[in-house]
Amino acid sequence: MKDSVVRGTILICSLTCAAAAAAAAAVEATAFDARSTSAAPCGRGTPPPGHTIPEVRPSSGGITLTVRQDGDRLCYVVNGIADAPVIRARLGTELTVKLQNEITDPAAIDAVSGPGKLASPNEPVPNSDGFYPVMPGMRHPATGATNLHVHGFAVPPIKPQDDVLTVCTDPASGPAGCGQRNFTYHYQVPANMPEGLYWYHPHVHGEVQAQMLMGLTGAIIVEGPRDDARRAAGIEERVLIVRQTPDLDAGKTQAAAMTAAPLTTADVGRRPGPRPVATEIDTAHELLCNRNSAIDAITLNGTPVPLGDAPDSALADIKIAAGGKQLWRILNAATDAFLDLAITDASGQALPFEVIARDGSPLTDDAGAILPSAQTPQSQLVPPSGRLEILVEAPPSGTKAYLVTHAVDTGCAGDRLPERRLAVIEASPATPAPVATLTVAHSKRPDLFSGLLTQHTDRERIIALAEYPRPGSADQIDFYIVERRPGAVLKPYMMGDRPAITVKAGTTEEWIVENWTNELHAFHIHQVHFRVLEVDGRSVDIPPLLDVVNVPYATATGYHSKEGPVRPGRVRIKLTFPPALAGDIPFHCHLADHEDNGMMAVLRVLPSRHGAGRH
Ligand SMILES: [Cu+2]
Repeated sequence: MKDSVVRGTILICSLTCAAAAAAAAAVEATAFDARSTSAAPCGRGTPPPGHTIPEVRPSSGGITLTVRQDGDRLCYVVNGIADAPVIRARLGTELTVKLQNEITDPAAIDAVSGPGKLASPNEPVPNSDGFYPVMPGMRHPATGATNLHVHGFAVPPIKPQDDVLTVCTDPASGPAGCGQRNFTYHYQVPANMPEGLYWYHPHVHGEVQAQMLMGLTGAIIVEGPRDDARRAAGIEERVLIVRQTPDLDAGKTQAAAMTAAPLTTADVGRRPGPRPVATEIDTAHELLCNRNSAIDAITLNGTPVPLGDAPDSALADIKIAAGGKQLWRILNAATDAFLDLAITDASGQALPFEVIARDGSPLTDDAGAILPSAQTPQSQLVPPSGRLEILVEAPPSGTKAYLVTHAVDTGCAGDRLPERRLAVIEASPATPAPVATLTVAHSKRPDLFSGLLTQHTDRERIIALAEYPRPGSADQIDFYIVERRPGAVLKPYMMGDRPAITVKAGTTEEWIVENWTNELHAFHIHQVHFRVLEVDGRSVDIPPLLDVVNVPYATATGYHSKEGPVRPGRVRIKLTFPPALAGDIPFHCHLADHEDNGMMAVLRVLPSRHGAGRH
């Protein structure tokens, strides 16, 4: 619905942008009011461009996040305001959040959930000798249960901390098997967790995408000494949250998009006698090019982002004191939209900015020393759930600059992501505060993941991503993440499934994540950050410390290629599992639809028996 409003704007704008501005003004006429009332549980209207999200700094008593519903909207309400606040927490302290579920209509969540209304399992993918068997999946009906994941937090996956596998809360409409209407999380934020931008969202498997699209996402800033130093130096900051709203993808049938081989239920390729052990991924039945994929509808701090050459009046107008700079903390809370962020001048020329952190982790070397400041005009790819923290300078007085997201090639089966302007930037005449030297901000400060690159690698694994469409009356795509080992089986994740991988606490591993599909995926693992060593076989000069990484799509190489007909996209990551984070750790694609429909698994980290890991 919102998508068609945006499309209308492009058409008008191609005739005259003045008309679009008038349309934008008309939209603003529904005054924005974030107060949650019984008549308007999630407030009224959409915020005007340039909206600043409220912030809370919970005291030791914590805060209550109440999940409320108004038709096809869900919202986090804090202190009567339905505008998911930026939560500020401090390294080395406890963050207490009581989650209260007041969802009234799970059917509305179901309507926003992915395509298909399966009453019986999907047709099987034909199994051939040598290929891992593929188990069909079932769609999970939405229940209205919700819970809270603190994305990126290096806290244990055990209640009352970041346990998304056993903790949930029942909706007001009736029990959903959680046994409670609220739950109080007590997160012990480690003193040596990387400081920066994190975020919160629900993680009830099967309805993550719908609940996020309907409004359940928010930012968390974990502050430490480097923030103190920046604040002392007079650097102002802004939090910019990109969210995704339901568009033509939601609830649509995939029939037109699917071009898989015709199904036979016969066991294609089976010959008499013992079958060879499966060692290969079936690429013949992967989802092919998707002619129908919609353009993802996104918002910035709650305001819809127009397509095309939107007038400046439709954009957030960000002022930076002339000669000064600001810290921008940018969260990609979209369910599947990738961003490719850059600053440009009015003619589209790239302007330099300084990247200081990614995924809540300041750009440091393996010893914890801040990397030399890198002014770059290069655009920065931010996958769904990724964060980018940048220092932006004021443009010269009298000129305008823009925050843009460039078009992203998500592969021929991915959603279309055209270039869009997100905000206009101007210098304000105010005199900036004198900028002190950022000595603390630049000092060496090892964190929980420092020294990772020098640790011995105990084991290497290959983790494969695959997706198969299932033609039929209730079309559906099943998504898979599987460790490749002889005899492996591809099975969509279902709640309660056994851990796919078990390791001892204190071990260090390298994982090659392979993408066998025709679209980008975003690999994420809870609890730990990892360093990215290689992308498509090329080593990365300075391996970044991330909690989500883009995995390039597969490329066709031809049947006579020595690599086989398809070359998967690949990233190699190095990760370690500290004893303090032992427990059942989910890993999954952060395109929420993919996660909901099976591209998720669990890693069990066994506590070290003698309390002696390598950490
Ligand atoms: Cu994915």
